[in-house]
Amino acid sequence: KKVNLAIVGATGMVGRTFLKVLEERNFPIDNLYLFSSSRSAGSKVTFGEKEYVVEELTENSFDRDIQIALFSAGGEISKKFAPIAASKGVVVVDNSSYWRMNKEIPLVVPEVNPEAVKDHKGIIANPNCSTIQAVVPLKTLHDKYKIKRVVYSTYQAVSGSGVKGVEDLEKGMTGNPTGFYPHQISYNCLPHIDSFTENGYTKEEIKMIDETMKIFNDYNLKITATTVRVPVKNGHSESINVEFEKQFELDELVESLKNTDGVVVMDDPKNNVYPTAVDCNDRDEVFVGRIRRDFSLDSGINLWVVADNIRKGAATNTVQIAELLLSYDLV
Ligand code: 2RA
Repeated sequence: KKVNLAIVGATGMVGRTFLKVLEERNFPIDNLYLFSSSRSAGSKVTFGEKEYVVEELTENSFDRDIQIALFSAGGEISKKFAPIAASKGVVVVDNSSYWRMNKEIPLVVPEVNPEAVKDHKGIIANPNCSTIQAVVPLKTLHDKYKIKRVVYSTYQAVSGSGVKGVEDLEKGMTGNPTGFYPHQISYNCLPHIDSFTENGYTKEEIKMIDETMKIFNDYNLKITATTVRVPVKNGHSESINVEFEKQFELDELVESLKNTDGVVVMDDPKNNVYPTAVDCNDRDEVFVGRIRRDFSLDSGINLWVVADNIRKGAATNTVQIAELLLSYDLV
């Protein structure tokens, strides 16, 4: 069954990766419609053997036969246009943060809570990249050992900020920072992603905490987070400390991660084997290493988790949600 699919934000970093992933996965598209801001409207994009002209997004853009729309154009565009698309019968998969914590809106990672898509009312939210790569391995451990507490420490690539973040790092490396980040990002680490809130946490830290609870549908989880921007071009790395209710055997825990859909275990420290952002670039899996017991806890583990934040963290997860819509016959 082929569908008519729209992409909103088609010329951005994630938008362009949507196209790459859709093509790689042979997503069954009949007609494709590409939308952007007026700034990029008119540009040409090749998909498959055809060339497409990007149209300016307007309130009438969805007055045509479209079944699915993938959005990655910022919260304000999603706030205004996702409901318009949904009102025309389009199922929207939104990569922005705007709708994620809305009770009516499913927040989905296909390897973790695929069934949640069945509750959609027209809009489905794609979680934050740093949340997605964490919950894929944690789901297996939560099911087996019941998570009590999680401590997230992230080391996030500048591609998470889009082209402006990459530019500030690359130009900063040659002594010409653009001033996009509040401090020099080259040769530096900034404990500041998104904006600070009243309680001293950044919105990025609050996203990881709130989104993890929603995805697991478990609001008893104790979670804290520190999210840091690092001078890495692409790929987020995370140190995750987990405390369990139940005891575990380390070998069995590692085996359960190896058997988890979407997870690749890279863990042989004696031979310097552990995941790094460079190794995981352009991949869709979540890579886990440095798996070791936290001896300061009755039952705890430390993990090092790495994934491509533009692919599994955004574009691929969104396309996988669209695939779920097809497999569940929801479009
Ligand atoms: C970042 N997770 O890394 C945020 C949004 N992509 O900047």
